[in-house]
Amino acid sequence: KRISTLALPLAAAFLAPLPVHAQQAGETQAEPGPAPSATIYDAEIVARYPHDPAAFTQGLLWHDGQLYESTGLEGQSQIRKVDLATGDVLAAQAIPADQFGEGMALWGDELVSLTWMDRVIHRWSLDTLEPVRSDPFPFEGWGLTAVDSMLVASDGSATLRFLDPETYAVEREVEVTLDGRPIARLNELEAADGLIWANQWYSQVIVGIDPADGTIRRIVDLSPLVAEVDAAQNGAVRNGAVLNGIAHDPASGRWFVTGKLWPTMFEVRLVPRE
Ligand code: DDQ
Ligand code: CA
Repeated sequence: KRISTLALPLAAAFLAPLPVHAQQAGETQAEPGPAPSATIYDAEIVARYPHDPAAFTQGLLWHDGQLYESTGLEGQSQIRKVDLATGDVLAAQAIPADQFGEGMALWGDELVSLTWMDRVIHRWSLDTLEPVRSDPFPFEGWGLTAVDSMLVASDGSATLRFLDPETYAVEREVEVTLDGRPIARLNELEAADGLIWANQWYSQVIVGIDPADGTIRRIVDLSPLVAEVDAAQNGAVRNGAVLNGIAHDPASGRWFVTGKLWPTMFEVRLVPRE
């Protein structure tokens, strides 16, 4: 069987076994298959900015010249306005201390944020970050973004749910697949260029998903960034400190990526691999 050497690191990233505590029944290391049908991209590093190494990044977005971040861990979860150049927190609101903050999206002049297993969804003023309202939410919360007139949420499975942005009613669902195979553990989300871009928990790639049918059309290899951060920390990767966080500025076309507890925010350019 002919195996593309270019596909190998990506396949390895996709199929890397989860840490034992998170391993799902029946999930085993598969043989590397043929190159995936999606287009492979490399992330060319344009700039590096400081990122709060205490921020357990769960949501990241750029709006109108400003970076916003939501963070997780119980007792440390916040909604933040962050200065890109310095990494300084310009403003912050605490998520209730018994809750685990997750992904965040912009809707109108409000930020909407998920919680992991607390079954509550919050809204915050974009301007002041003051809390606006909180509502019950029946799903596990991982990533959140806004596409057209709907919110899109991940829950750690291969399913994306399209939600009414006011009532959070589920309007439709898609299963995310690569070559027909469901791709689970979808985490932080970002809508850009007609696709939904997703981190995959504990992998070193970002995938670009067709919102119409869930097909993965693009795979961005971020393994060099992960390697750089790991090396800077002498390989002492802290618990849960994985690649997470994607922000796109539609005005400039800039992309920002980081990770949970990472000291660096990377600005990258997505370059199709030859
Ligand atoms: N989720 O964000 C992927 C949904 C859950 C992440 C849970 C990670 C727990 C790590 C705990 C580290 C404690 C130091
Ligand atoms: Ca995002």
